[in-house]
Parts: sequence; structure tokens; C-alpha cells
Amino acid sequence: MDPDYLPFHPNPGKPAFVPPPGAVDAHCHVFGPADRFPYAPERKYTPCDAPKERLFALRDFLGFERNVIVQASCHGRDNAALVDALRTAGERARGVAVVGPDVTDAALRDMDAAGVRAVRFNFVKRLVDATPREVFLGIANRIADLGWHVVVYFEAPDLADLIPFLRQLPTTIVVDHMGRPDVSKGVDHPEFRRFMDLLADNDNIWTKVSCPERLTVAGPDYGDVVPFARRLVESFPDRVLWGTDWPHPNMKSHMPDDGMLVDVIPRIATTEDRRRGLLVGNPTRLYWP
Ligand code: 0GY
Repeated sequence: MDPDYLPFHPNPGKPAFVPPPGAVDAHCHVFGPADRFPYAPERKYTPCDAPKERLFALRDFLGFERNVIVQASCHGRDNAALVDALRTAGERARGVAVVGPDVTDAALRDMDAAGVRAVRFNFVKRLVDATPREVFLGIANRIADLGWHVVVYFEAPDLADLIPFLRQLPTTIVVDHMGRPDVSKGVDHPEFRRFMDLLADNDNIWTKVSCPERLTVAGPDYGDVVPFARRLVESFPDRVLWGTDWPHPNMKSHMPDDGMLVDVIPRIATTEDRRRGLLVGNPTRLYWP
């Protein structure tokens, strides 16, 4: 079973930026190992194994204290690898799971005990088959009772159609990767303005200012993505999160050096206060209240 994209960087550089005490990498994944946690038969890509030990070593190397581990589509609705990583990490990690409408209350309670605090609804067509919105709404209403929230992943052209659905969700919502703007259009393009307006109009909506490596057209050092993240951090300093996205599934153009990604942080959060909010205060409020 060969992976169908690049392996993660084997030897990232030490970042010059030192994260503040308590810093959280709020978007990362664990994959496999496949012989213990097989990938989902319905997956759209086969990842490289990226086991928990490698994630925790990277966390320490980059200077972070905690992780929010997000279930990715290649593991489908089988959250076993995620839950195993959460149990190992204890208080040092929280999780975002993917569940179907048939998930039992007991399974939700078990995941909650392991550290899961959210479900992810994925709307990216190349990654998943579509789920009816009423199914997602039913799940959202159930997990709201546990105090969990919803993480959504979509691409900018799909936002207009999704807004009525997002307004119906009863919880905090976290949008992955700034709603995936087309950075070649610039921060003042109506597409990104729509995203900015969404956050301005709905104070339950947060976003991750993550994934410059996916959004860039120019490549490292991601100067074309910085203005988007910086505008969000400056406009909504209490509702932004940051993550490495390690091990960067589906990256085909280049595999980022995670140390270089950490060095993007001071360019998007330009004061100590903003960096503390982005890396410590905000994720702590949401995942370790
Ligand atoms: C990410 C981004 C991607 C993949 C997934 O669930 C997933 O498979 O999220 C992507 O391909 O853009 O956040 O890891």
C-alpha cells in the first residue's frame, strides 16, 4: 500500500521563533501505523504512516506543549488511531473526531473521556463523498449536549452555499485553513471578504490561520498567504487558532519544513499579545476550559 503523495519532512529545521509556554499546535493528524490502525476502505488517498510517537517528538522539537489532533478522511469514521494517541498524550492533547449518525451515545462518551472535544464536517469534494446536511445537523445537536463544537472544512467557492447551514449549527464552529481562499485573488477580493464578513457577523465562528503550504501559489516562504492570516488575526484576535497540519496529507507540490512553518507565526501575529492569544489563550479556552 504505497502512499500517493510526498512523505513528511524527515528532518525539519529548528524554528527561530520560540512559542510561548503552553503553546498549542491546534491542527495535526496521526495516521496508522496501517498494520495496527488500517486506513478506511472508502478513503480517497493513502497516507504515509505518521504515528503518535513522531507527532509528539515533533511537538517537543518545535517547542509546543499540546496538540489538537484532527481525524482525517483517510481514517474515515474509525477514530481508533486518534483515540489511542489521545490516551497516550493525556492532558497534553485533545481531539476532533469524525462520526456518522449511527454513533452511539456510549461511543461519544468514551471519546469524550479520551479527550475528543469536537466533530469535523468535511465538505471538500476531493476528500469525501457528500453527507446530507440534515445528517450533519442531527450530529451537531447531539454533540452540543457534550459541550463539543464543530470543525468544518470547505473551499472558498462553496462558502456562499454553506452559510445558511453554518447559521443553523448550535455550537462554536471552527473553520479549517481560513476557508481555503484562492490567495492569487488577494485579500480584498469578494471571496475573502465574504469569509471576513462571516466571522464579523457570527461571533461563534472561529478559524485556523493554518496551511500556508497548501494555499500558497508562490511557495516557501509563503509571503502570498501571510496577508490573509494576518488580517484574520488582527480582526478576530480571540477567535483564531494555529496548527502545523503535520504530516501534511496530500501535499504534492512540496513538503514543508515544519520549522519554517513555525517561523511564519511572528509574521501573521505581530505582537506578543496576539501570539499568546493565537497559540495559548484561544486554544486553551476552547479545548482545555
Ligand atoms: C488537512 C487537509 C487535507 C486533508 C484532510 O481529512 C483529510 O483528509 O483534511 C487536504 O487534503 O486538504 O487539513 O489535513
